[in-house]
Amino acid sequence: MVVKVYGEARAACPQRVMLCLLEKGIDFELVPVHLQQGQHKTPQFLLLQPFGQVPVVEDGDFRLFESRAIIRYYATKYAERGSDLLGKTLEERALVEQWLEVEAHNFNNLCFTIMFQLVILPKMGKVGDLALAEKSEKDLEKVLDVYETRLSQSTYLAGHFFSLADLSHLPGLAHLIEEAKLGHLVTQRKNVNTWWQKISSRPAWNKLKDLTH
Ligand SMILES: N[C@@H](CCC(=O)N[C@@H](CS)C(=O)NCC(=O)O)C(=O)O
Repeated sequence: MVVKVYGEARAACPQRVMLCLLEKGIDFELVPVHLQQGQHKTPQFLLLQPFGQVPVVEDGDFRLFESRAIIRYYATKYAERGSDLLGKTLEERALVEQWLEVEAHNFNNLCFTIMFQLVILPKMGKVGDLALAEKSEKDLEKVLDVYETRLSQSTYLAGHFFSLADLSHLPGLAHLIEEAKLGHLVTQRKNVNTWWQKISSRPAWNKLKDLTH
């Protein structure tokens, strides 16, 4: 059964899901939903995702939305296949959960605000709020300082193993570096930079870039 991923190829949240499927070696088909054309707000799409957002996956007659719920689902369902993304012990798994929460609640909101103000609004022909972007960048610096300390103690966020916590950061970080041109946030921090080099050279990430660029 091929998993259907409804989403826009370049959007970070569907990318998080596709990256997990690639790490696990699960076949999927991207069903394009064009955000700028408002396809995510049609009555038909709202039946799939009542908040009108991507991604949604359809796996046989099972449907799931919320990108982090989806990656947790596939990492658990196919725990024995592809890369282990969950950790082995209860404590390792708890640390993966901790850093996944950090990604969702400390990192992602700032990353999204910066991207929205500096990249998405200008693409729509609108002017972004530069002061808000700058404030978010400053706040993100503080978050990345915490990562810098953490990554001086362990190779990856949850420990010495790549996990969902690292995976979940890849699309947003790539957007900050490539589209918002904020690569210095990473390169100025030795341990964050080493971590970024490691996670962004994984074969699954390179496959995803080939599929979505
Ligand atoms: N918490 C949701 C957020 C989904 C989300 O914000 N998706 C964006 C694309 S990355 C979207 O659909 N934006 C269009 C909109 O919100 O109208 C998830 O992780 O799946």
